[in-house]
Order: sequence, then C-alpha cells, then structure tokens
Amino acid sequence: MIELSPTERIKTVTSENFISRYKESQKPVIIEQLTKDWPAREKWNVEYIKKVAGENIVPLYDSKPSTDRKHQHAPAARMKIKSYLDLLHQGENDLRMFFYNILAEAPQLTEDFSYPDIGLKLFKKLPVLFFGGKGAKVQMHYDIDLADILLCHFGGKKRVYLFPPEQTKYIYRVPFSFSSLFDIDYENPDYEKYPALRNLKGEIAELDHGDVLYIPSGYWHYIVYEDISFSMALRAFPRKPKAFSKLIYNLVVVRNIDGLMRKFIGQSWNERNERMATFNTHKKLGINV
Ligand SMILES: O=C(O)CCC(=O)C(=O)O
Repeated sequence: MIELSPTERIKTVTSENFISRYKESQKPVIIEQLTKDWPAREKWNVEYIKKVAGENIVPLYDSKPSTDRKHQHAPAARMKIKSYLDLLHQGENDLRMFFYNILAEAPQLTEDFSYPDIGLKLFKKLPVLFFGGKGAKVQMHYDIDLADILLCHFGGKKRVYLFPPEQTKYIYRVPFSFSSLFDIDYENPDYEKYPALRNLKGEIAELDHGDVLYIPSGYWHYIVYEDISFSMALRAFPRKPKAFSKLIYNLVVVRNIDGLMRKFIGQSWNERNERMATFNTHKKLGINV
C-alpha cells in the first residue's frame, strides 16, 4: 500500500493562520466549519440540484483515456442533469459531471454560498461543480491552471489522495498532459509494473458533507467516491510571476500541442505518450524493469 497519512482536520481558521500555516507552506487541510453559515449546507443534496438545474444538459466524462483523434477531455455522453442523477441512483459509477460552471449554468445556486475570507483571492467567476456516483474514480492529475483550490463537499463521502508536486517523479506523468497513466490503481498499486510508486508518500482526505478541503497549487489528486456526492471547487489563480507564466504555458502551449498532435497523428501519439510516461520515470530513477 502507498504510504499515506490523514490530512489535518481543523474546525475553523483565521485568514492570518490559514496563510501562515497552510497557504505559505502549501499544506492541505480540511476545514470543517467554513460552510457553517451557508444555506448550501442545509439545502444542497442531489434532489435539490435536480430541482434547481435538472433540465440543463451537461457533458459527462467517463474514466477511460480519450483515444484516437479525440480531445484529451472529450465528453463520453450528454444528457439532462435529472437523467444523469437518476442514473447515479441506479448504480452508474463511471460517468462524472466535471467542471460544471454554476454561475453560467445555474446562477440561483450562487445564492446559497459565500466566498470565505481566509486570505485567498478567490476568482468569483468560476465556482464549478463535480458529481460522481458510488465507486466513481477521478484519475490522478493536477490542475492545469495551478490554482489553489477549496473543494467544498456535499452529499455522501469521498476520499481524496493527495501528493505534493515534489513527488511528480514517482507518479508516471503522461507527457503533454496533467495526468498520470490511466491504468494505475492508487489504492491497489501494481508495484511489479510500476515500481516507482513504492517511493510515493502522500495524504488521504476523507470528506464528509460540509467539509472544505484545501488543495494547494500543483498538488496531485486521485479521488474515489464512496457514495453519490458532489463538490464545488472555488479557485485562486497563482499570482507570483513564475507560477503565472507556467499557467499560461500550460494553457496555451502544452494543451494546444497535445490537441494538434492528437488531431493530426491520432492514436499513435497517445500510445507514444503512454510509453514515455513509464520510460521517463524509470530512466530518471535508474530503474530497470
Ligand atoms: O471532485 C471531483 O470529482 C474532481 C475535483 C477535481 O479534480 C478538481 O477540483 O481538480
């Protein structure tokens, strides 16, 4: 098993303490009471979202890698939110709602929460929702925009596995992406095939309804939904020049190169990158398999 310690849990935090203890040292933390005064804490559950936004049509994503000439984040299906939520109740666990912009798509939900004052400059135009069914998994990745994230959780439980950017060398990162290899199961790693994973050390955050998880910029995360649930991510973009230029580079250069190569070369580009994920990791660590 991968070495994991539980993410620190606190009830509340002042902005001074949040900045000095967590933001500056880029340390994840679960804050239990940050949503205490939000109407969302009482109101938000699957039925409520269905009532408010059920008629909206959304793209849905599965847990398989995009193949051939399709975009890295091509949706697997589109349907009304209410049909999707009904599928989750019937046991569907592969389709996830991902990065659903509440402000643009269901603005009435924005009345149910406020932006917490904990010292992060949260970007108010992009509160986004993620949904998944019991057993759904989110592949190991870090966010392309390098934002500091507050993941505000509602509904059933979910587990978030967290690894700092310094551990990238053990994570089998796929070139031209922000993800590791799709077939790695971080809960039951195949050390024969992926020996570098033996070096990984991370944290596990077990989220309950109302919890807010701080995910520092560039942190790798792998998520398992224990039950039907959803989270809203609030984000603060990097402001330091180095991180900001990395954000622009990721968005403009890396993403577009991958998009173009997939379009022109197709599946052999994807297969080349998957091979390179293993090759690069083992080469850097001097591992012969
Ligand atoms: O909770 C989820 O389903 C995904 C959240 C996530 O990956 C993110 O906020 O970057």
